[in-house]
Amino acid sequence: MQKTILIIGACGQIGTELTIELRKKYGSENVIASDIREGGESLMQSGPFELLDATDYSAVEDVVMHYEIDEIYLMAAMLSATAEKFPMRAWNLNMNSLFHVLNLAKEKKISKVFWPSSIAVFGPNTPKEDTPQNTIMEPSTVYGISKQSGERWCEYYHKKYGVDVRSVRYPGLISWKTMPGGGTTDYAVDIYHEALKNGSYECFLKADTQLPMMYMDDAIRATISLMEVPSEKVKVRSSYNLNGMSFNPEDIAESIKKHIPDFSISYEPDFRQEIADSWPSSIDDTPARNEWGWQPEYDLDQTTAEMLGNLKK
Ligand code: AKB
Repeated sequence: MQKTILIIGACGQIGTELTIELRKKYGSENVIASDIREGGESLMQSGPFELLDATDYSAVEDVVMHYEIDEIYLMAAMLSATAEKFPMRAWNLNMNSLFHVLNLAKEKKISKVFWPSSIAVFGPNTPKEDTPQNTIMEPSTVYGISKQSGERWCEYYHKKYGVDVRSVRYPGLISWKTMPGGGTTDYAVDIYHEALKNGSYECFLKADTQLPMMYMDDAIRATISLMEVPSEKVKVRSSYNLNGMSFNPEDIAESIKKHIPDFSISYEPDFRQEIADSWPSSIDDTPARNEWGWQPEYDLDQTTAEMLGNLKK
């Protein structure tokens, strides 16, 4: 069936690759990219683009009405490390943009919403290993608080107003097309760039800080699959746990050394260590696997080969 999709935050790390993939699938003219700033050439030239502030309800509504949008992927957000520096700005962006999109769906101006949550919804009192779908959630970061609140609102809008909203809790995402910005897991992208440029990396997390991570191709596949399954299969309307792999900075350095034997890593933990320490080290994603068939494909060594191979080109 023909549909029109709006991606808000299309120039970010996930938005860029999501836009490219959705344009391949649904046709460039049917996928409207939007962001508060302009993005890379491949994104700007491959289909319609709108400059759009996600916190401006009328502006979002205008774009929705103009293009007769059916589905919105709301990818605009302030991530964990930046949000600690600008708590009120983070809350404003992360929450108001979500309300705007949920309200458009409540008013039947759009029919489906994707909104990303994060492993940041978990906190220091959450079981760290194989963190289950339903468990203690006491996030200790501004970003985590906004994502947990967002999850509650998504479920509320689904139950009260029948809004078809779908979500996954992304782990740290590793990609080579667009740099991440302002996250705690960003080291796992920076390290590949620095390995190729300088042969060394100074890591802002300790050597044994194990976190859940995922290669971007898996994340995009998960996102689009969840959006495509029939509504009755989507039992979780807050957000699904999603597992890819788990590793620490020492593991990724060892994986890089298989390609660059002289590579060296040093450790200079900063304020992001406390954020990372509050998050799970691995994730149990049984409901995502059972309900809509989620299965990751990339492990750490495959990710390293993809990252170094593509960044070298
Ligand atoms: C961050 O580090 O803030 C993000 C996330 C885990 O949601 N990558």
